[in-house]
Amino acid sequence: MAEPDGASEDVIVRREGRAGRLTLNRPKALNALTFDMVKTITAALQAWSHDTAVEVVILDGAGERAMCAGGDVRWLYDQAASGSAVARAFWREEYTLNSMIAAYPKPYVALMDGIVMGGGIGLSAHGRHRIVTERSQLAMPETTIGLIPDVGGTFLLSRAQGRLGMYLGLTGARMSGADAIQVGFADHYIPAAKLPLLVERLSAAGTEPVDDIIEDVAEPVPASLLAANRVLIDRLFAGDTLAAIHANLLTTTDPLATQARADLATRSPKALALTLEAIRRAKSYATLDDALRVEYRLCTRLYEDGEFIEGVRALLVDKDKAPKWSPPRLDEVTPQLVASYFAPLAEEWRH
Ligand code: QUE
Repeated sequence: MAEPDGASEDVIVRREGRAGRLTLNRPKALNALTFDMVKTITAALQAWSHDTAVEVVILDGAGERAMCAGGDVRWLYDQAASGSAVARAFWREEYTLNSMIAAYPKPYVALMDGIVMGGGIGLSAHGRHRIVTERSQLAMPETTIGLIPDVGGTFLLSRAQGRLGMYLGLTGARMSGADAIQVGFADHYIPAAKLPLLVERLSAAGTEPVDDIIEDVAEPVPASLLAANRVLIDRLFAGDTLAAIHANLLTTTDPLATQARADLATRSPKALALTLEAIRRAKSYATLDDALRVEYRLCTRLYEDGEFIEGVRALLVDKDKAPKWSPPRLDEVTPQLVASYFAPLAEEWRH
């Protein structure tokens, strides 16, 4: 359907020189990813993959606050009354896009400026070239809303050094750009003021390799707070159970431990137990798709059992910040319950 003149598009898709450019364009909603945006990006990437005029793809977001705050979870909440088929279709197509980005045959450059969380990580961190700035704030905060770190998050977190991925996935803690490079979610640090120069050089006609351009514009990575806390986090988040991690967190008055305890106390106990197990299992997966398949099982079940709906209600709809999790306590999340969420679905992702 043609848009009337001046109508805003949720993703601006255009070619500039040798670049295919994708700009997420819902700045008032922090560029949160809708089903339509997933479809638009997928179609553009498919077309550009065999368009010889496009030699590099550049993803960014409109506005200065966020590249992408996540999936459009408020919309997923609104769909719950009509069953889970729509939510499952959204996740299926979003994960298929994440997988396509990981295997994309041309240089794919994600400008992770401002807030990049959840679904925004999925559009960026699987790409070949991942740029952060002094404004970058990355996180996988899904346990806050009764979900697990999806869009390949369990795969990425399982490959972070030591126990950093477990810490980030369970608490949803925010990373700076430097932290994101430290844990393998990003590659290069470029001050936001230099991004227009980067885009201009990537788009310009010529044969200069994308790698060389990025390295030329990039600046030294600032110090990472996460790296400085690595030994502490490794000790605190060691342990195969949340009970063990909780016991570790009680052994110190370090502010990071105090904050982590406060964060974990508000998270869905069921989502925490599933996240711990999903990151543990993902370490042995050979491919991103293995993780996406399991994440799809967990998200589908957390949608159908009401946990995610309750989380979105409490955090983003009613904003009472008092979710009634089920079960309410960690010691009520049994190993049998956890195992049942990992079992294959009748309709698996990509089957
Ligand atoms: C945890 C999350 C999300 C979140 C808050 C959480 C998330 C997400 C949003 C969000 C933000 C702004 C919007 C919007 C959604 O918030 O994934 O529609 O305008 O997308 O605590 O995982």
